[in-house]
Amino acid sequence: MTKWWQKAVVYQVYPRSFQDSNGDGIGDLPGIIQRLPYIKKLGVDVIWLNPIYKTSNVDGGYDISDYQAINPDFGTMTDFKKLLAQAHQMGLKIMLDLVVNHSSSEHPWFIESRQSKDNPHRDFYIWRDPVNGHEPNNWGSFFSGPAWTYDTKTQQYYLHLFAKEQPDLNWANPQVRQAVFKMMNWWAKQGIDGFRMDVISLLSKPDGLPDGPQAPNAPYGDGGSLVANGKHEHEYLREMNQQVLSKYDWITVGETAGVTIDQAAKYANLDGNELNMVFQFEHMGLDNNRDPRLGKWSDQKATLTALRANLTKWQQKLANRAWNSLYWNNHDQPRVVSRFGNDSPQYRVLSAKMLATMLHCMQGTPYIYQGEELGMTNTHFATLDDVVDVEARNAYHELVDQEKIISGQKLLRYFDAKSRDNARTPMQWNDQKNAGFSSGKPWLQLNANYQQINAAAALADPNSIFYFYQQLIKLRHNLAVITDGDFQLVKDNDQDPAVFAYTRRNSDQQLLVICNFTDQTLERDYSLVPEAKLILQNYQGKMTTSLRPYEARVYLTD
Ligand code: ISL
Ligand code: CA
Repeated sequence: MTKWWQKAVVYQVYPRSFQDSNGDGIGDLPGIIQRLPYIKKLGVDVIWLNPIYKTSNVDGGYDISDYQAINPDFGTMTDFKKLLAQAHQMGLKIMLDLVVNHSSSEHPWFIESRQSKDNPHRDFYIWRDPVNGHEPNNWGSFFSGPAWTYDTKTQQYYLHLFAKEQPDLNWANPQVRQAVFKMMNWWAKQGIDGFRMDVISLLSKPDGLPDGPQAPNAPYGDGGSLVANGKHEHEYLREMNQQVLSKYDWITVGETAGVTIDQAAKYANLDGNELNMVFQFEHMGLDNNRDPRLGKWSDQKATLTALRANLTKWQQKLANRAWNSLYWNNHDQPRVVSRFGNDSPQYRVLSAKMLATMLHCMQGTPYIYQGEELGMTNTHFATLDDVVDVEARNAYHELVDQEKIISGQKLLRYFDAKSRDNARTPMQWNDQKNAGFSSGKPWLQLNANYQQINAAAALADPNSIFYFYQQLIKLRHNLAVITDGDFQLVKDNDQDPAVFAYTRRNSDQQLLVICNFTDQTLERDYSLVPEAKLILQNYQGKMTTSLRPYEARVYLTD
């Protein structure tokens, strides 16, 4: 039986960058309330809010110092309750971000923990003695530098897979798990509709914390690959499911870096004893640098052949076992139209619609990141001063200043392609001052193109990307085959370097989806049956037999 969240579409809001209501340059909860009609108009079912909790804001709110308090930059608990009530009234659900692999170093648990080795909160975190005067193992942090920081007070190191202000919680300690579950049940009482779970695949650390594999000339080893999907991971999630999730009709999605198909089939198994679905990252790594020391930092383009092979694998291998989530974008990823499409004025709109078509006709729950429905593009970082994000700034420090692996100019060009700030530039509402985001100076520089690309322009243009997404969402709500149909590539399409063509089929309907990923006009013959109706296309006017640049078509046979 189809679950409600299998037919739902989620809209992701990054509160800091969505809408400022009081002129301090920071988006906030009253701002989101103002914009609920806009989100409703798009037609989505659920809003996922990035962290809204009290934070030192070292990592965009992913360093939480109080899980049950609202970040004062964003408003108050009263504002949150108002947002929740108004959203519910409009038929929109609200999903919050759950960040419990780590807390902020300013969380009272950590402040206690670092006081003494016998503090009752000591084992809430992961402390180890130095080994030969050094870190306990070779792990590097995901945000550069070592994954360990020495604390002089108790002369031990604590583990942080992310920034040093984000100490990892010790999930092996049952008290930690109980505290987290209690907090989750408290949010349930407030009436929320689910959680997106941050790096949830990293909870269970390997016994003995052994060194990770280390690339030649790399400063640190890779602990992430040892930590991901650890020994007790599923035990912890099943416990969470029993104590919290099973009690509510929620939507839950685990952010699971390093997840394989077989692992995903456990996290998101259809029995429902863990999570509803996961975010997998394989298609987000296809344009990584060939030099492992540079990782994501590159201006490589993924080939269509690699992208298609990957997405096809996830469609087919998870079918009838677990549930996919579908996304091109989030607050950690560059803008899809710049990354997999073509953001030139000539092709931006066409290619954004094509990419949307390809993703939204697949099986899974689609996620739309704010501004994606406008075709917002990557931005430009002229100097390091323009870069705010901790991941990019730390990478610059390590790769340019310390290790001298790459020049500053070159890395800035890679930031243009991949920095997380690309996703975080303020939402472009109109062509007025600060794009209608704020009456004050925005916390992060606007993208220079807001006068052309903005919501007001999109809403005034019946052929805009916005209305195209609206149509795709309606299609999903109305056509069962998008939720329950099987997925097949069109014959020989796996070899096609330029076109992605697939079918979705259930017992009474068939969809044929054809997407040209290039700026060329192409000849293809998909032997359409005469009954096939063209139900969606991204060009207006007369059909041609050839496929035009970035053309997308959806045919239905029933
Ligand atoms: O951003 C990434 C790639 O550039 C990822 O490696 C990312 O750090 C990883 O997917 C985990 O992301 C999540 O946890 C981080 C936080 O910074 C991200 O914003 C969040 O989505 C630590 O909490
Ligand atoms: Ca504000």
